[in-house]
Amino acid sequence: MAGLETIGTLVDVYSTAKDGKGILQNIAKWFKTPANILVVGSSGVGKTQFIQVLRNDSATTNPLRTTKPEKHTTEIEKIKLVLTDTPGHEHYETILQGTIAANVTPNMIKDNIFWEHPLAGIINVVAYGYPEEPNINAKHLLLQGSFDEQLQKVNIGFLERNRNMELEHLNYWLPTIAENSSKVPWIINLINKADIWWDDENDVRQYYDTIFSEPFKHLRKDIEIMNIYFCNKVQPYYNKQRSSMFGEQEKLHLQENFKNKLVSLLSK
Ligand SMILES: Nc1nc2c(ncn2[C@@H]2O[C@H](COP(=O)(O)OP(=O)(O)OP(=O)(O)O)[C@@H](O)[C@H]2O)c(=O)[nH]1
Ligand SMILES: [Mg+2]
Repeated sequence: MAGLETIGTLVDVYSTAKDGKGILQNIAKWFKTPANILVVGSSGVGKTQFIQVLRNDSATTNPLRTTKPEKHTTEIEKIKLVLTDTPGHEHYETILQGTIAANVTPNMIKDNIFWEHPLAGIINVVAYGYPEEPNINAKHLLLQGSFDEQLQKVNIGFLERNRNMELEHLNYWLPTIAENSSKVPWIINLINKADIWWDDENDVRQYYDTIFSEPFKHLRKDIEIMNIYFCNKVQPYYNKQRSSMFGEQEKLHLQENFKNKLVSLLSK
């Protein structure tokens, strides 16, 4: 059966190539070891859902909180990917640190998982502080005053605190990467939940270009670090669509843009 599958895939590789060079490139990609990508970021930023989107799984259900590393395989333009989802909640800090260490030291057995491939890169998901669900205080506040007034109040301390958690989360993995920086070709800061912050794009860009970029300055200069906007799904926030300028089309556009960037990084 495995033989038939192999022939099937090779036929597929052949038929998607438009010219001779394309055929060779596709075959080369097919034989290459999978690109091992680590997906990190604080709890609720959308890591698990992001992996679902890349695997073309349904992004309509809300994933459960991740409590241990989980590997998922997929393919983008014939490039095989192994995406390792990690737990973002601080409760699982030790597990996350073990996963990071195992990935920068491949061929080591850790937690019964054999980490066989060197790291292709790291995707650090952030969401400008937007949480996985409104907290109790926020819900309570929304019972009084107009929606916008209350949302404003909620946003001040609440989003700032969540943004600080995104920054603190860097402490769990960035020092290990700094010590092993020759093993990490690139880091993408994937700025997710664009459907929520789209109207504040200038603030978002400035924040990730300045305050959030500080801790990355200690890394080797030739690690490529990119900030890329993303959206897993367009979803009302506190029962309200956040931006009239952002819909399904914009979401698909950001997803396409990200995939193109990833393919170009992995084809180097
Ligand atoms: N509005 C909006 N919500 C999103 C988006 N991506 C994810 N979410 C929601 O955010 C919540 C958390 O998503 P997860 O993928 O579970 O988050 P996680 O980073 O894996 O969290 P942990 O497993 O705790 O580390 C879910 O309810 C998602 O539906 C997005 O692009 N826009
Ligand atoms: Mg998760």
